[in-house]
Amino acid sequence: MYAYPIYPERNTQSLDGIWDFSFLGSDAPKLESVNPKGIACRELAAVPGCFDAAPKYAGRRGVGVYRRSVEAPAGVRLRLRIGALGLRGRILWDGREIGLNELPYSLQEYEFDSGSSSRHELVILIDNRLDFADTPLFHHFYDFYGYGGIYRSVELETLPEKARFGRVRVETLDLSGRVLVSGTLGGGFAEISAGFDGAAPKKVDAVFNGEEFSFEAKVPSPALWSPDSPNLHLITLKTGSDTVIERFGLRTIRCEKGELLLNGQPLRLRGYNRHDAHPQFGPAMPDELWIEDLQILRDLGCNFIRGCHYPQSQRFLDLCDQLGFLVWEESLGWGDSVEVQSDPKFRRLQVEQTVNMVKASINHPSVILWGFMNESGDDKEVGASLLRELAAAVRAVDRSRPVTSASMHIRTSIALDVFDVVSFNLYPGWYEGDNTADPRPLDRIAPTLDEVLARLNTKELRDKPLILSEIGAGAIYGWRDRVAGIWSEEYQADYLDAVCAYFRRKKRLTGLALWQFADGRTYAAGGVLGRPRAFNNKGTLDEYRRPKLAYDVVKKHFGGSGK
Ligand code: ADA
Repeated sequence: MYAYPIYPERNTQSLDGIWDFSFLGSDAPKLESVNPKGIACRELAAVPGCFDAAPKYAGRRGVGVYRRSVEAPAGVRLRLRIGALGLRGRILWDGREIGLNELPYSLQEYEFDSGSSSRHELVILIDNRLDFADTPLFHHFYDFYGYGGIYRSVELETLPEKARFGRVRVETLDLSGRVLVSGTLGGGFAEISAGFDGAAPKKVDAVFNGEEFSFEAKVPSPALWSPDSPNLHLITLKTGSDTVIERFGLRTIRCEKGELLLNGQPLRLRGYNRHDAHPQFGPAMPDELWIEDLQILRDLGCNFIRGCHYPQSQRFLDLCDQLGFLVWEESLGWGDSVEVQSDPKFRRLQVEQTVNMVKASINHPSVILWGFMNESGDDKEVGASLLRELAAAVRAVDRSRPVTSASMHIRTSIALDVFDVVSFNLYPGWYEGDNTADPRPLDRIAPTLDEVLARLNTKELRDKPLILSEIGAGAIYGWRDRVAGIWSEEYQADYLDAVCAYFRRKKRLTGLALWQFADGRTYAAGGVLGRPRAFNNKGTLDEYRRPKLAYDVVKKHFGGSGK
């Protein structure tokens, strides 16, 4: 179950576990036309889980039917919470559609009436076929595998009849512990009381506009949140018969004179791009793997994770809050073409999923940057206009965190003014030229980065922090080579050595996110520099988290403690 928010007075049950399952294959009709009534589900599948990561249907595309029975009282209002699914889902409660989910990797909630009995049937239909009209957010060759399944936990909650809280946000106003508490209140206004860190809630003077309430408060014993001291606070709010407990951190994050300041102190971000990916589970990561990945990142000396390329699990962000990692969270998008970016449904869902992500993760102190549209067409007006729209939509919900997007057109982008932090992906000494014919491809790294930094040294951009948001080279685990040829662990180790040494020298760079943490399944593509094994092999660890030679090199630069 999710850690926060907690609604202690609601009856909440986890629906994770083994569900009945049936795979209808690739010829199944569109999800909207599937009638699950007569379909026998004689197989079993894990939730969370991906049917096409499991051996029987590995690599298959089509419709999967997940079904289970659920006990819930008759005549009550319920809320179903699905941490994430993909690529597309249709949800039915006692045969009645309660939701159509077109936002892969997004937390979604559905409210509905339980009906007249106490034993119910929940069906989730999942489609993993790549079809632009149906799944515009994940439709073609993205450089990570598009799995079918219920990626993250499922929960069912009985809602109180009268006044009930929606999400509550706690925003740090200053470092003395002053906070602004706001949220939505449904079902009629009742008095609100609040207490911090377990203290008994006391009545507060909240402003209420019919839908939202807000009030200012001071945390009685404030302790700031930072990577070195990841202190967390709790707030308990009560109204009528509903209570919510949210966890938050006191911290500020802002940009000033080319730097990123956490609680007023300049940051240097050392870290990795990390996918939720494992060959046996796809993106349905067991908790153990999250903890292990974070232990590895800590061992390497990282303080920063770019959660590429989709909204992160709330559970994972809870762990980052507790352990003191700094996270760039971004919505789903990957090198989408001008045609894709011109599509009205694509644009609408981009805004919807991005706002959804910001609202879901609003209280995580670990999240310090919002991102979207990885490697979009920011060199063309259609892409730039979408980036502007997304930045405005994010800022309308949250002005307390900077906004960025990883550009692959850093030399020709027409959208850098949109961002608070300028971020760019570059692969000098890898894609730029034919490495096999160049005796010294690594020598290109420093001059290429110098040239880009010089270009960004303009009046408009000088005051924006810069992040090198992707850079790296591929290595096949176990491929050792005395001449350090391409795809060898030696070449990758030398490459990351040069990149990290450059980053340590160049203080103008606020952050470095190496590409990438671990190898991940994708699709075979593109010649000598393509995707051998149909994996993106630029991980410092392989897909089973076995370290390559580069591991110790990065650890040396990032100051890994081994603790
Ligand atoms: C891109 C992209 C990554 C990955 C990487 C690579 O910049 O953002 O998802 O595909 O390049 O390995 O080339």
